[in-house]
Amino acid sequence: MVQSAKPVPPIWCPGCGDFGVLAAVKKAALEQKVAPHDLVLVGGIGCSGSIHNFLEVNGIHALHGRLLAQAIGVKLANPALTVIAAGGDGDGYAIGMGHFLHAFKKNASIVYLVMNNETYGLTKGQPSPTSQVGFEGNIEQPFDAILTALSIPAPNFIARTFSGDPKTMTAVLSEAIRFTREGHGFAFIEDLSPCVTYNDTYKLWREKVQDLSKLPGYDPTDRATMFRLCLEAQAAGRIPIGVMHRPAQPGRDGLETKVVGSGPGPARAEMDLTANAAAYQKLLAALG
Ligand SMILES: Cc1ncc(C[n+]2csc(CCOP(=O)(O)OP(=O)(O)O)c2C)c(N)n1
Ligand code: SF4
Ligand SMILES: [Mg+2]
Repeated sequence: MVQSAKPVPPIWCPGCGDFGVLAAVKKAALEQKVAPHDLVLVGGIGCSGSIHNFLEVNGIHALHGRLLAQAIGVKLANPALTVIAAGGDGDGYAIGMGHFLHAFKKNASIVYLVMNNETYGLTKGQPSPTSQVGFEGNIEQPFDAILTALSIPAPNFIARTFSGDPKTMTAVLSEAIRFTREGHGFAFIEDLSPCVTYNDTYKLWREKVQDLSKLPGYDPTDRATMFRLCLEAQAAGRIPIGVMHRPAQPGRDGLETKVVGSGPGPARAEMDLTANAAAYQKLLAALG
């Protein structure tokens, strides 16, 4: 159910990277002049997924790993809304992995913000799909969401940010919100958001992040270039951040335009019986 509720103070541990994301959401929404009643935040399950409780906007606490289905549903029901799905790396890349991959090809005009702390914070620090080898006994290679996103040939906006750099985070989120409000399609941002209690990576990530936009040859309209720059940064022991894909000629490519067209969407459809009587009679006649 969608409801407008009074925000409560964040329940996160002091210093949690998710505070940076909360601040960025507020600033970016203000920058893009999104009215609070037009913004819907769909939270996943996890520490990160409680973000919608801390802002006075419409919020849904989705099922674990199913926030994208619910966020896309909101957008198709009422394309005029600005929709941000926000959750963790466990929520999005473990139980939610199937929905995550399909969201790129569906290309609904929503923002998906993953707060990646390389652990399951809420359930007290178990390894997640992005955990490094050796973290809490993890023996699996970490999953890379940006390389995966770049491999799906859809006109999406793709970026990675760092909670330790709130200015860039806000600028990128602001661009992502604008991208979706203009109906261009899916905007994915993975924010590196340290869990100071179970996996405090602030110092390490501050040393390792590398803003690809500062490199010669940086071209986020060209997937092959960005794939190569990411791999090279990783081979040099760095973590690539920045806008990774931005369509050269963004069109009105969002799923909602293909499904709903230019109309208001089912949530705001005319339900008046008189106005719909002719269509109703036609339907009855067709049923025999
Ligand atoms: C169906 C289901 N399976 C498992 C859980 C237990 N659970 C709650 S949160 C969570 C993972 C949280 O990790 P992440 O999405 O990375 O969020 P974080 O707390 O790190 O922000 C899990 C496995 C659950 N609530 N529901
Ligand atoms: S446990 Fe980790 S992810 Fe959860 S609120 Fe605390 S610092 Fe943040
Ligand atoms: Mg996590």
